[in-house]
Amino acid sequence: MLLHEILGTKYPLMQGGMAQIATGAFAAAVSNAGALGIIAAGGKTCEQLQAEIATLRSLTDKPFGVNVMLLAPDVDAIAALLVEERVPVITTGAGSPDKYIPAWKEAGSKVMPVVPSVALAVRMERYGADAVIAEGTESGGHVGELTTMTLVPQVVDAVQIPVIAAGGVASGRQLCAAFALGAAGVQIGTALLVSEECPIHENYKQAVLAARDTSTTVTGRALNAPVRLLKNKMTREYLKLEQETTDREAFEHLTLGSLRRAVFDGDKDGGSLMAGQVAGQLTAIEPLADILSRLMTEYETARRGLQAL
Ligand code: TUI
Repeated sequence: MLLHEILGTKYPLMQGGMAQIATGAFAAAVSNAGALGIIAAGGKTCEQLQAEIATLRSLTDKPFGVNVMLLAPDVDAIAALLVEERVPVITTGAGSPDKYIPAWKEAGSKVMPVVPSVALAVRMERYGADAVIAEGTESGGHVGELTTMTLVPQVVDAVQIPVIAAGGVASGRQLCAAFALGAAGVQIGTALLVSEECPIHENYKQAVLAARDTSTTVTGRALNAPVRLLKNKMTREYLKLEQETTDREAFEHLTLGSLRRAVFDGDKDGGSLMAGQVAGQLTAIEPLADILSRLMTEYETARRGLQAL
């Protein structure tokens, strides 16, 4: 079963979580453009998240989701709020949502955890997940070790539930490749950063457009908190510090609020400009509807090209 049949969306595409970026208004715009829009709970209080869900519901009657960042300090309260709100889809990131799954399922939500490994995918299936999102290290933000090319087929072979591919997809050729690997659909993040509707600072969008294939790096490996983002002054200092110390406080001093500085202040030097390796492919700021429909037409072209082989 393909993702649009599971979700009731126009396209077999869903939006990535994107903490501090994916507001109710943005997620509603994604849902209205034909993919599954997702509100990022990461960095929000329960009250703020509830307000974002209300905003989304006022802007669309299409299905949507909420992404739960499992490292957040108030994750128990966020998880409980989602039971109350009865959101159609819940995705999770940066951890294992085992203990929340029964209550979410009971509330009628479809639960789709992001997994970086076969082991976690198998565990999520056992706990009752409706699908898993197999996210390769090409992605922006918090990342695992395996690539999309190696992770997706291994997860597909290990579970019966649908597998959504994430990481490294920003064109129809890559979408076609994800289907070839056995995915039921694809999660898109970085390609949506350069949409007209994306509420990040203009400097952040321009930095993504200026990126080349080698413009991202991964910080935080030493702390077991790897994050992919665009190289800048902050990442250079961070990686230098990683050679010298594993003192958590030194890093926290450097990264504290740095995602907010990128998203809201457009701080190109000191901000965390989270982005995936596809950043080098992106060349223009466009409406969401155009980005998504082009992906699908490119996909059809790629598929027909393969049939001619
Ligand atoms: O969650 C993400 N990407 C994110 S979260 C985020 S917010 C943030 N802000 C500041 C610093 C750090 C993060 C930005 N980007 N992607 C989903 C994802 N989850 N990728 C990898 C994983 C993952 C890793 C380990 C999921 C589960 C996991 O399990 C370990 C375990 O408990 O077995």
